[in-house]
Amino acid sequence: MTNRPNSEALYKEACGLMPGGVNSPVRAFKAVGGTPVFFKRAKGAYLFDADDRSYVDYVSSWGAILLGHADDRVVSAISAAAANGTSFGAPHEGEVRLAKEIIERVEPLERIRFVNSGTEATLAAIRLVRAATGRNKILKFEGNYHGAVDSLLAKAGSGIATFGLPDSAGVPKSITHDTLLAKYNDAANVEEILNANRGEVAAILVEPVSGNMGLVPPKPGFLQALRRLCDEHAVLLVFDEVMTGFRVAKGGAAERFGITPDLLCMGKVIGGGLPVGAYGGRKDLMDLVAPLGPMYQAGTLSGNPLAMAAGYAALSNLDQEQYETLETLGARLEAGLNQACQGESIAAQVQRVGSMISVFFTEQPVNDFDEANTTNKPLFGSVFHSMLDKGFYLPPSALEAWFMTTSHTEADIDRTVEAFAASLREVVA
Ligand code: KE4
Repeated sequence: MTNRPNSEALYKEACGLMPGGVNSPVRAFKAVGGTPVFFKRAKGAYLFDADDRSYVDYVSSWGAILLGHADDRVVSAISAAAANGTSFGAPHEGEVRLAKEIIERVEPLERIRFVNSGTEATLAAIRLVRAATGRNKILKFEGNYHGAVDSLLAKAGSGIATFGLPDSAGVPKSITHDTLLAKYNDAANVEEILNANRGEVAAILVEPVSGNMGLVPPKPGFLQALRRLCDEHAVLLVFDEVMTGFRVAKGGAAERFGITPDLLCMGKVIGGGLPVGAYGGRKDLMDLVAPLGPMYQAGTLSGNPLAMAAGYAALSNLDQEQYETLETLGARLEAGLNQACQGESIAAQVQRVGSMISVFFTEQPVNDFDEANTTNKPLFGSVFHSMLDKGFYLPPSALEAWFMTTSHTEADIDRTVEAFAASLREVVA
């Protein structure tokens, strides 16, 4: 492993100041080992670390960066907004402009509320579905992550009738009691759980494309089955598009798969790299949100002028041509990674939707969390570090999605594939 003295020193100092030296656990490299790299600059598809090494970036701030880092249009929009004040705590035109841009893109959206993170968006969405239905239970999927929300930090108990168990210290059983866990891509299991909890489920919350157990696409018909089951059981359907929104299509997964959810949770891309989340959907549901209705949700920095300006600068520069570019780059990387694994006779599943991709070192396609966990995590860790030393920054976990931006080039993709093949040769030698 290449040493990075400045990252090492910064990490040592950070560990004396912040838990694990990081402000979000996945950044700490626990899943791959070694010392996290500290970055100081990014531009386009590239990151530059504290030791002045450069990397082709496949984390892209976990999907928040879509146009490429430090896009001139986004940076100037932020600078202009900052010159007029960083926060008013009052309504301003930037909120109207971004809300309009988003609602025009996403057909199921009639109303939207901005918050400051994906976690806040899903937290508000589950409060809203409970307010709307008078029911308490939420059905989610094993392997789906919806932010650090107490009731959603739940793991499956045994059997279909039992309820979620806390998946984090500090979360009381009473809080996850109303969280039901189903198997992703298994509509029969969902139906079974709905029947076992008839009349008690407020909503199904789903990542329409799973990015938090590695990239697991919905099987053909799965999302359609969720829509049908929700209609049959008078249950609301909530798409968590914090990752997929505005990335897998101009109108997100709802557009790509032709499904109309009742509510959507958004984040990442809509902030252009600044802290923004949002939830929205049917007007009759959103009219329940204060100050219009009885469901309370608030935030000092919600609709922040800089974040609104950054989000608008990002989204308004993402047209159909850009989405075609993302599709072409994704397909090129998928083909190259497959070729590299086959060339080195390594059993692997390369799974992709648009510009989100994962490599699972396992024999069979991965359709759910149990299957995702059959991937050879130690092998991924070795490949991760070999790629890092070659100047390619993959997500530091086998169970995360890789993200491309419109700034990635075919040459970047080809170099990545070449390095990946070399890394496979090295680590299996
Ligand atoms: P944030 O609160 O981190 O903005 O969003 C939470 C969230 C909600 N829903 C989905 C589908 C998400 O993917 C996320 C956050 N994604 C992770 C990546 N696995 C963020 C990385 C991190 O936790 O540092």
